[in-house]
Amino acid sequence: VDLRAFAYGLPKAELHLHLEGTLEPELKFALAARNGIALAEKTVEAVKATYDFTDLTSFLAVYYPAMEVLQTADDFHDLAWAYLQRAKANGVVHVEMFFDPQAHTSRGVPFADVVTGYRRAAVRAQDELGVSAELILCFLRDFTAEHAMSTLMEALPYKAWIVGVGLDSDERDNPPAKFAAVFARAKAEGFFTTMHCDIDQKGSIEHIRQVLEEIGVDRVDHGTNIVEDPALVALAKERGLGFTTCPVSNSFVTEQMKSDEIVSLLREGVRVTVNSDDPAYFGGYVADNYVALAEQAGLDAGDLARLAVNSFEASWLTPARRAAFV
Ligand code: ES4
Ligand code: ZN
Repeated sequence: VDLRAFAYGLPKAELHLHLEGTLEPELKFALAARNGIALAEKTVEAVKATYDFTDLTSFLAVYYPAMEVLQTADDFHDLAWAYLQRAKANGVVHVEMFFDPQAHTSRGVPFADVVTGYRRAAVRAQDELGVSAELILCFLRDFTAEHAMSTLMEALPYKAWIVGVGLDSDERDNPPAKFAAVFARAKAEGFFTTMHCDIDQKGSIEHIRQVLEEIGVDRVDHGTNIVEDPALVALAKERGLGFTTCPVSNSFVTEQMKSDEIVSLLREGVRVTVNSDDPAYFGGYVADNYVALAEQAGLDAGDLARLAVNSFEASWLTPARRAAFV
């Protein structure tokens, strides 16, 4: 079989996707024009030339300023709608999409505009593309726990539109435990929970331990360094805990795909999944991530099918809705 065609055609769920990370330069220009914003870079090529990341810090320094073009509910709708059409072309039938409200409310955009714009695109995806789409509210971990808590309170009226909460942005010196109270409250409110655990240094295993043993998350984003601790791997396997890995993103942010770790978890029977993270910045949507991992690690069609099955099993679909996919 042509593995690339197989990877694209494989029905899959995407579970680790930042909507703000789907802002392609072409849409950035269109939104800037619509909102009367002058951009420093004048061409798509010039924008892409700034995508010269070597680590998370250099990525985030490009990522957050780009969001200035997102101003109105229509802008958020258009961003998510463009992504959802690409997702469909990548075989995605269900997606749980992160959004970063604090990156917008902190520059004066109302929470309501962000969430209603995104929600409108999610509903439209079901109606027009047959793609099921849910939202995950991500807290910025380099902001205070108090700011996260007040953002959670702002989200409560929109609970029906938000399936879970996550934690992203700069992980250094911002451990999971900093947000223990916020996540306890989110769980009490009925949200599913996940957290990014990705720092590539001594200490990441401690963050993974915290999310498994102290926070009690329903999923872990990245988290591939868990392979350093076989007892934690055994615990994750026993719990059926999902891991949302992002090979192409890893190759930018950590300079390697972490394919050895991903494949080791796959072979051990841990519920590992493959996702795109910030596809507009890292240059690969989800099927491209399946292909990149397969090429790097020598995976076959059966392995890719297992990854796709894992993506539904690790999703937050209700059992009845999940049964429609696997
Ligand atoms: C992110 Cl690659 C990455 N890491 C942490 N936070 C993020 N938000 C968007 N992309
Ligand atoms: Zn991420």
